[in-house]
Amino acid sequence: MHSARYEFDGRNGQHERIDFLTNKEKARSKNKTAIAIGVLVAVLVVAAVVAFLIWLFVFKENDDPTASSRRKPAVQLFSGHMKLLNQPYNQNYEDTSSPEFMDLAKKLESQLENHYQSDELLKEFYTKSMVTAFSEGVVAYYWSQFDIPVEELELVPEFSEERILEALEAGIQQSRSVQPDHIQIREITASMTDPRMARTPNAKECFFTLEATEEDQTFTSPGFPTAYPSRSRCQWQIRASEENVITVSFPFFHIEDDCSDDFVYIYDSLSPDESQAITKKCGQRPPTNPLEVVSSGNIMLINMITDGEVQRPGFNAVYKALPHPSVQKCGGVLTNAKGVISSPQHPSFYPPAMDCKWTIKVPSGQKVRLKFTMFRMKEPGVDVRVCHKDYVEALGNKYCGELSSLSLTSTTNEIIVNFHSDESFTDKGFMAEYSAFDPQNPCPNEFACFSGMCIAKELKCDGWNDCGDMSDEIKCSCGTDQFACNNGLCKPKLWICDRVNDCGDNSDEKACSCENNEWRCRNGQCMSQGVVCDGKMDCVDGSDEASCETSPGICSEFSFKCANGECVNKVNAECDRIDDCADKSDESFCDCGTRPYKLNRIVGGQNAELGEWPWQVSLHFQTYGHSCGASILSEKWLLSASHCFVTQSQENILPSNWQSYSGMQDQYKHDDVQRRSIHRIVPHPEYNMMTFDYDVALLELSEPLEFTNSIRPICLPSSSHVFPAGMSCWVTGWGALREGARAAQLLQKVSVKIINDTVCNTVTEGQVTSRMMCSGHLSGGMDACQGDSGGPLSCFEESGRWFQAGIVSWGEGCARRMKPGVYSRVTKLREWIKKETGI
Ligand code: 4AZ
Repeated sequence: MHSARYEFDGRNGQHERIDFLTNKEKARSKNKTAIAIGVLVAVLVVAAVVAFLIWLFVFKENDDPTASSRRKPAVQLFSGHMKLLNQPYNQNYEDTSSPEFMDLAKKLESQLENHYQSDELLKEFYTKSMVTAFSEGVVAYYWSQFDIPVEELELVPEFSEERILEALEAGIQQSRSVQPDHIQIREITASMTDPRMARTPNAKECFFTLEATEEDQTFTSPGFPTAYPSRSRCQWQIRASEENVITVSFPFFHIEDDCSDDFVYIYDSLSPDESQAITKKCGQRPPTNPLEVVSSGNIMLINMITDGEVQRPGFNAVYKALPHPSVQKCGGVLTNAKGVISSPQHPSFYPPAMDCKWTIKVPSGQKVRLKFTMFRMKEPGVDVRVCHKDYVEALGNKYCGELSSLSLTSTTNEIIVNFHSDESFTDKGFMAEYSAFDPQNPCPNEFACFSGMCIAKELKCDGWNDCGDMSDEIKCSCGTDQFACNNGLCKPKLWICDRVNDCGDNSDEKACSCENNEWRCRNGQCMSQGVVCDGKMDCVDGSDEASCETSPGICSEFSFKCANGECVNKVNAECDRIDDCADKSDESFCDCGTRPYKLNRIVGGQNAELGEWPWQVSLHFQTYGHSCGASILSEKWLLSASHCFVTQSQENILPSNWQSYSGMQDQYKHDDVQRRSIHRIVPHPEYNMMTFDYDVALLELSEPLEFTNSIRPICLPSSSHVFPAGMSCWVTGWGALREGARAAQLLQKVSVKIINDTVCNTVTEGQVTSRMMCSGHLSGGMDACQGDSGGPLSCFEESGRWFQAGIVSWGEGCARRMKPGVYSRVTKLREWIKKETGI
């Protein structure tokens, strides 16, 4: 408003001047020309001034987000604790409404105010201090608030923790000498705190003081289990008697996914002091991976902040006191030939401020192997190369962060493992198995990797990096069926010229049918390099334009077709969270392929966790129990394999003989599992019982599924989607654990690699059609098996979604060397699925 009025004033001024000059003109007609020039110059000058003012007050203001009209005053909040010296502890201090609490709190608050007087800046912007709790010791917890008005915002960076502490310490020193009747303060801390965390004790709303005992007690977030309100500021102060620590577990935890909106912050203190934070959490956790934290002493603070638009159910929590020594005891001397060590309280979060030392000693002449089966010690702002906060130390190295594999081998018959956690931020910690071994024969009947790991002998020199450190792939004398890469590695000859750089130095792809400077189309045609992404379709199959940023107007079998007929020549454009089609059809129907639960990433182990593969379905036939797998495409449709239904027996094609179970992990546990009968079985009309070609079937459910955290659909790839050879995907199911064995009780997962079509065709002796693809390991060992049929081959795309690349179909035996699993190729069956289901 203000700037618009200024604009008018300027124009008025302009008119006044012109009138004024016109009067002059009448009086001095001789100087007409000079006056005319003068007028022109004046008009130009005034116009320039007006334009500048308009720019300054209208446009510049809008450009600048820090323009004063848009800025808000800043609140700087610091919280911490202090020790009170000449103050005996009184139990009534724990009751924030007691006269004792209020009296002491008031005294301290006024002392804090005085201390800030020594600093001109702090003094000017100081608003208030609040003592929020006391604990034995005597320790007082407080926060101090400074409000900085908009005009002084540039001063905000001067409000640092150091400045606050300096002022407080100077004030404390001074008052010690001048006012000896003051409460004597020692060891004061101050850390910058989110102002939303500040609570006034005795606030009526959402402020709780809890007493932990040996018995389990519970509390919940407000509105649980329906939904927590937006803009909640909740605080739970928990205490236990001396010599105890507090554990809190959250059997149910579902807060919004974005931690910047809604979160739960847990402290090893009674003030929201970041330097004593145990953890900050949001999102949703499955019952198999609950959040469980432990304090280092007899106090804990839990804060919940909700500011997001979306409201979730919240949490329920169980808390209790544990005797101090039971937690603090960790480490020791271990002399067994094998055993397990873990961080304190594992799988709960380990407590802050702890040190443990394990000495693992085996008979002389032997050595120790230590294999971590789980390792998670993540902290914000920690450089994992230095691990300056929490760590595990062994053999002179420190480890922290999240590790997917870690194996250590001692140099003598003894290994020392140190665990350290500092005052802030804890995590799930680690678990490790140790075993003694004979250095002369470290891996009986197996191959010993440099890392100390043992792997099956057959995996040595098979072209795959099984050890993880390549030690199984060096010093190989290549067999007759192997190709010697220039860098000394051996790879199966089948991999030569398969368009995958298997050697790592590309030597397996060099001497192929095209010249060095030529481009090989996917159909094998050779073209000059210039044809790639030149906007023209040069290869007959269009593959030269298939992976370009833009190739407008080109439509090939590799293009993604938008609903409006437009073609997008970008690899895997669908559901990648980027609008590629003008009609956005590439991003519609994309509520798929995500798993809501925050999962534990446990190293090794093939048992799937609940909610890890929420699209996996178990199909039970008559009274035989689990017989085939399937995947969820929508509330009403499942995808499976035709060969489960189209057999010699007419029984299999009858929908009433089948039941589907979604949300299942354990075949014997049916909590939260949704059972649905099958309304209709739609096998592919071209399914061939002899060749297994078109091995796909759709199942329409009698009743729709209700999507939950453990029941959700997988994304279907478009027919142009590329799953490149070498990509690691997962096959899941309750199939046999070995050839000829019984079905598994717990859902299993196996990581398999997409195998190049030429190789696939060779190893299956030409039995694969274009509706099939191979995936597995040519070295054997990991594969789908009987009972996995119909289940999904799930591949994770960079866009953050899981896509179904294949349907478990057939294979020669299970996990045999050079006999990978064969899957129905979903991209080739995509149009038929769309036609039958509309999905
Ligand atoms: C089966 O019989 C079966 N190794 C499924 C997959 C494989 C083999 C057999 C792949 O259902």
